[in-house]
Amino acid sequence: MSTAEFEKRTVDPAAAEMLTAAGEAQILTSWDRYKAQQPQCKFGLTGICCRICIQGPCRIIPSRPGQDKGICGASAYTIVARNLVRYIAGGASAHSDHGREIAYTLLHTAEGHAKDYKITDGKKLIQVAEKIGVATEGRDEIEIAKDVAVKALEDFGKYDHEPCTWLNATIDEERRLKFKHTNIAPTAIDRAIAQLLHQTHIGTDADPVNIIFGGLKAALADYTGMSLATDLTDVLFGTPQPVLTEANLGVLDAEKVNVAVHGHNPLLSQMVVYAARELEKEAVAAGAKGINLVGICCTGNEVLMREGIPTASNFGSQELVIMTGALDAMIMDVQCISPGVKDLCNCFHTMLITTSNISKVPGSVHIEFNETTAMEDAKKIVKLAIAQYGKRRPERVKIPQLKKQVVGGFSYEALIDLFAKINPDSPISVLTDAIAAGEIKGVCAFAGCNNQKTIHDHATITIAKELAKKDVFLVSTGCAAGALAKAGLLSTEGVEAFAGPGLKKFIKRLEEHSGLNAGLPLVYHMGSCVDNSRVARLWSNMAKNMNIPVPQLPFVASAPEAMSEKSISIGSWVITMGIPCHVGVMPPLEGSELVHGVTTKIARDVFGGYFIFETDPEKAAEKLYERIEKRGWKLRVHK
Ligand code: XCC
Repeated sequence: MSTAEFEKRTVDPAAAEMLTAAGEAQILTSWDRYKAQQPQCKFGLTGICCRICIQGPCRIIPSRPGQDKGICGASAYTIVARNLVRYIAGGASAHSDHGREIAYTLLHTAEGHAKDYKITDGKKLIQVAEKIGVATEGRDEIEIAKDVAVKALEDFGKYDHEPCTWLNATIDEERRLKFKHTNIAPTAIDRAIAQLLHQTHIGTDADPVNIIFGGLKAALADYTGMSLATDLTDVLFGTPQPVLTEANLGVLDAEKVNVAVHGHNPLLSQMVVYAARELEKEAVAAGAKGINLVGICCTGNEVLMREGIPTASNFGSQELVIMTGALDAMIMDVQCISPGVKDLCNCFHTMLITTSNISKVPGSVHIEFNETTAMEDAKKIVKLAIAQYGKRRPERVKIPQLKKQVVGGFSYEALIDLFAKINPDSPISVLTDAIAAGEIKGVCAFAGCNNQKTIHDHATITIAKELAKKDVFLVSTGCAAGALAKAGLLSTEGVEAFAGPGLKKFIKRLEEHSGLNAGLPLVYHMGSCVDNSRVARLWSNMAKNMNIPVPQLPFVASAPEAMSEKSISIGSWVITMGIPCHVGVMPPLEGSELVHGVTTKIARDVFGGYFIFETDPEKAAEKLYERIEKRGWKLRVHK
């Protein structure tokens, strides 16, 4: 592909530069592979290819008698619904298994078997314990931590009929009843996922609406898993506070050992941060000026939020970090690591190091990461990266000199602290009062990935700019935050350039009181994918403060470049909570009008939240704003 072609497929200038270099060197990336896959199968694209049993695949042609159903007699609506909810099962299993590992580590820390970990945020531990009903009075941190970890692990396999603890403790009475009446409150995370696989097995459930409700139960299991993941990660590593850092490929340093952490689970990446600090001298002895740690995807977001580690790329441009020729090692844990990175590593000196026994790539180096030997393992890995530095070929190093300032680290607590500087008695009122007064119109939360079906980063940035102009307060997580970071929207410069008058006034007012040297950004980075639980906390407390149910709140969500199964599970629980959720890529459900209607219309009647599928970012911004306006207007009228 030519440079001009690449420029049509990404709005990230650093990515375009690297893609051109890859093109010239005839190195294939996901950009080329996407093109090679065209045209994609229409049956698959619309969700009417059934591969659930091995009589199939069955492809549905509604107009052709005999082929309007699968061999077993499953209709298009059954097939579309089953395919869709199986994504949710995949997403929920990924998020919750991540949460389970964190819970085990907290338990083992409390039991003294994971000596490299400690309780970093005791205050958060107490808050979490109180939230889930663990006694705190007169008990020491270790005892409390143990009980909290056990409660978290119980949420995976509890056998009573009560909803999962973390779900129950974080929703209001109105939602509790709603979930009870619709029978979608999971009683155990693993059960909800296993049951969904059972429900969608050949010959179990053929009713599309029932299947979708089964999917929503798994989606709430996803929510449960990520809520406990966020809470317990904060306990172990600290609750994020505002930090100043940078984003894009320009964060790589030609004079240092460059190490990228990639994936999701901070149990390892956080240890790599500590190990890298301790091994600076070894890097210097190897001839480098030190160690430069960078992040990719959500493990990158985790260490950005807590340690200010810069972000090199989001999902879409992960291969291009290697294309700079300056990356000495890529350390991967789990999820969203394209196996294609290994092909790039083969063209350069970059060592790909896998660390999880469920996440390996043929040809890479595997160093099994173990919580009992965490620091030792992390050091071993960093030492491999240092050794790799000597193999770098300086003539092949080409780092695009492009990066933007990022002010990140806005956990729910950090946002509340910020608001408390203005109103210590009722911090959240700072946000809700500004909405009630019409100074800002509402809130939009960006989440989700990159998807080759869209122009890399374009939709996320476009929608954010459009909504900022219209005075919508913006928060973000995941690779959407990566896109916004690289475009300078997580910076103070972003406020000047894109905020509408009301939003600018609001942010400036926060800034005056904040006491932060860095100033405040246009969009507030709330963390990784699992940290969408922080976003849910924000809307729950806004609704509580305004004394309205969540479905009346002028709060919307957008996943402009959704890609993974996890993005589908997140979007699904977001709508059950009463939040309209835009998705900028059409998921495979157009093969059934009924299923499409359930997700966009029936969901609204039942839950107040629903999907808005819109692939045009300008139109999506309009639709999101219209939802915000309508809800905000009602609030102001009734004030
Ligand atoms: Fe993965 Fe979390 Fe998506 Fe990025 S955003 S591509 S899921 S890394 Ni959550």
